Amino acid sequence: MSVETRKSYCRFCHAYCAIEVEVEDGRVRKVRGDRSDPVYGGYTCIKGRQLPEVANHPERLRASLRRKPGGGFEEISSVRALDEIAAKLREIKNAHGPRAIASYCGTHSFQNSVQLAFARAWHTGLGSPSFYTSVTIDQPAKFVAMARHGLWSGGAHSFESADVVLVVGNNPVVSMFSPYGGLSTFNPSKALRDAQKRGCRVIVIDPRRSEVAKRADLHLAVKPGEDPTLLAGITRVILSEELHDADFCAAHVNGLDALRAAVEPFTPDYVEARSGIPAEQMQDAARLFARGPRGGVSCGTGPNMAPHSNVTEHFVLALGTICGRVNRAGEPVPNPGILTPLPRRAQAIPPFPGYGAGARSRVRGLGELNVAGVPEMPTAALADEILTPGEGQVRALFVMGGNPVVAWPNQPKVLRALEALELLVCVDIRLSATARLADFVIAPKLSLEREDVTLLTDSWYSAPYSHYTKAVAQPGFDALEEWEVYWELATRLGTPVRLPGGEVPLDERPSKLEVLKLQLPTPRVPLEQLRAQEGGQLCAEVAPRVEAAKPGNDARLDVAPAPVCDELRAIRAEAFSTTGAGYGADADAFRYRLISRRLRHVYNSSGQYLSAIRREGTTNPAYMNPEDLRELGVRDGELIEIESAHGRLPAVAEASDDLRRGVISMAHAFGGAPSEDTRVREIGAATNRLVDDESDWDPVTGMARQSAIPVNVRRRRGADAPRPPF
Ligand SMILES: Nc1nc2c(c(=O)[nH]1)N[C@H]1C(S)=C(S)[C@@H](COP(=O)(O)OP(=O)(O)OC[C@H]3O[C@@H](n4cnc5c(=O)[nH]c(N)nc54)[C@H](O)[C@@H]3O)O[C@H]1N2
Ligand SMILES: Nc1nc2c(c(=O)[nH]1)N[C@H]1C(S)=C(S)[C@@H](COP(=O)(O)OP(=O)(O)OC[C@H]3O[C@@H](n4cnc5c(=O)[nH]c(N)nc54)[C@H](O)[C@@H]3O)O[C@H]1N2
Ligand code: SF4
Ligand SMILES: [Mo]
Repeated sequence: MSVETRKSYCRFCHAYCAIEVEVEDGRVRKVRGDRSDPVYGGYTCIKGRQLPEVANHPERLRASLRRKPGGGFEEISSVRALDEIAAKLREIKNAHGPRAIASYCGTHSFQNSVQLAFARAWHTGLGSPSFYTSVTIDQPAKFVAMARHGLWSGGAHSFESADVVLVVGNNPVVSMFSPYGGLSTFNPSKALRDAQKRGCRVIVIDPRRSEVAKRADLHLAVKPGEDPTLLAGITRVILSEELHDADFCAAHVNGLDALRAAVEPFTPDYVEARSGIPAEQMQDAARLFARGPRGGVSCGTGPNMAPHSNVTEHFVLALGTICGRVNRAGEPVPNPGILTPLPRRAQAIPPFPGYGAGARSRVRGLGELNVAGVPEMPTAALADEILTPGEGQVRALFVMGGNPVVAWPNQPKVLRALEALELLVCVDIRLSATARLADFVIAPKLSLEREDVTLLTDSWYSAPYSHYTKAVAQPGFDALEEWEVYWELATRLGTPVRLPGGEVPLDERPSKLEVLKLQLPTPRVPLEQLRAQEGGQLCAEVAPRVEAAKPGNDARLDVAPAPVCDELRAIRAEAFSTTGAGYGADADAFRYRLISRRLRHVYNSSGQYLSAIRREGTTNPAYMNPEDLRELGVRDGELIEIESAHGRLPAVAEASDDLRRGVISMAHAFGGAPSEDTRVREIGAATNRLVDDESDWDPVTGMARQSAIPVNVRRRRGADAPRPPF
């Protein structure tokens, strides 16, 4: 028996905490935080600490599976599975063309540092634009907003230097996610405490008194989906009181007068009536934010899943811009990026084409979205791409570390689509709700069994930090990495895989380091050097400063793009209700709004089966204001039925003072198909059954309304809470 302690990083979620792993004969025994790490300082959460159970769980797939003709699965070697999959792909490609072959890369694809680039390159080599990821059902509006507004090459102010942050529908204390100018993604709770100690003020906009709102200086409990109105009101206060950075705007910004005109109708009275935020509180927030002098704005999933997300994300960028919250020439670059260095200059990158070019969806007039330079098709339309006959119909789908049955909008349609496929291949560690429908399930290596580098977070660190880990454990059976599945298929189909540094060799399977070097050809520090050290490291020699603008550069940011001004006019023309708990024009038909949220102990559908996590709760409760529950005659813990215009869902009610009346807060990606509804207390329920992807979607991104969903609630028959056993 040999026990050793190895350093690595956790990839249960995207926060990549540095850990020490006790390994016995190649198997993971225990995980704890690495207290010597310069960024994480030993932080871990309940999810990461379960990595040993993830690896050793009886339900973990220890072989790849093939569906048997009569139903059920049988074990199959990965070589045989890939031969059969390749044969089917060849047949589909020859009969219907390459577009019929699609991939959906879910959240776990982001945790393998080469998977996304490899999958995209495989699709390009195959000639198929049918490349989808979870980004387009997450926060695609961010990329639309950047394309319309442009970006500041020198980057936004870091959280560490901020005097104020505005946090819009984002709860980093739980989610470990706070992009561009928000809180820290790494040990955010401590980062928040440190920031507040040095005087940083925090403003939170959220219908729920979220974990971060509880610690904020100012919490604006906005009505769900009314962020565009509230942010327009805040912008109006800043501009009308001349609190903006006029010099920065004169030098670098287009559209200031047009923005003034566009927000003019969002008077404090109007904003109060519509968003539920008292005029004075809104004005306080605007003044506090504008005072700065340094600071940032972050926006999370809530407002991105609500209507008019492109407008909300535009304000997130525009508020920073009009207040001049950017790094100037000579300032240190707070997040230089070790693996993907970008030139940083004190100048604007003007608006750029981010959508509307490239492949078109066959449904709803949608098309590719440029996600950080990579074209992707909109996931919200993928079920229809499978179900709609005709040229380009998707017939084969790879689901790579994702769970469409519970994560995509319109669950009944998703189920029909997955069943209609000629070939469904899942790469998953277990038989998820989706993998159970697959023709083949490929057993992957787990994170600690893989070599990886912190690529996803490379430009999120506010220090020149990187962590390259070798594999610290072994699966001990026939398992592949996600990208290796594509590599194997490329060799069988003879299709090239080109990465930025050159073509991937197809004669012999390259090592992970070789693939990383092709993918990241110009790192600031050679990958071999990063690989040579165990644990995360600060690269002190990397200390770039923002360079002066290129002489003659006259690029400008646009704070009032025409589509945003048009959409603001349309928002201002919408009807809304000012009475009771109801919101919006349909307040009489639907009394409640169901909003999205994350739970600390799970990662979407990942982890729900683990023993320590199940002790935290097995369902995704429907959190509601106690007054609302009283009015409905529902007691804490009883079953309710939630109904939207689109579908019905059972749920377990839980009283919460953190919610304003008329709001239900519920996590997604729980439960299974409708046939499993009776197990709602044990496995939860999939909120996506309530989501309508056909009449309520964004015309640019295709995002369905996954938050601020109009619903009604009633007590479910036979709904009594289980009696305590005494
Ligand atoms: N209504 C509603 N819908 C939503 C959202 C919402 O808030 N409300 N949120 C949206 C968002 S932000 C997202 S990102 C998507 C999430 O959408 P998905 O990514 O499709 O869903 P997950 O549940 O994260 O799926 C992760 C899968 O990866 C598997 N997995 C875990 N570890 C590994 C591994 O090591 N290797 C491999 N290959 N697989 C592994 C898990 O078993 C699980 O099946 O859902 C979106 N849908
Ligand atoms: N523990 C844990 N961590 C996770 C995940 C998880 O499932 N569990 N999921 C991961 C994923 S895939 C992602 S994308 C990130 C997301 O990270 P975040 O965006 O921070 O996600 P949430 O924690 O759901 O925070 C969103 C907030 O938006 C609020 N909200 C809902 N609707 C509205 C609205 O209309 N307006 C406003 N202003 N607020 C609204 C909710 O109340 C909630 O507090 O988290 C990641 N991290
Ligand atoms: S926050 Fe938790 S799950 Fe995420 S990387 Fe850190 S320990 Fe792992
Ligand atoms: Mo996400």
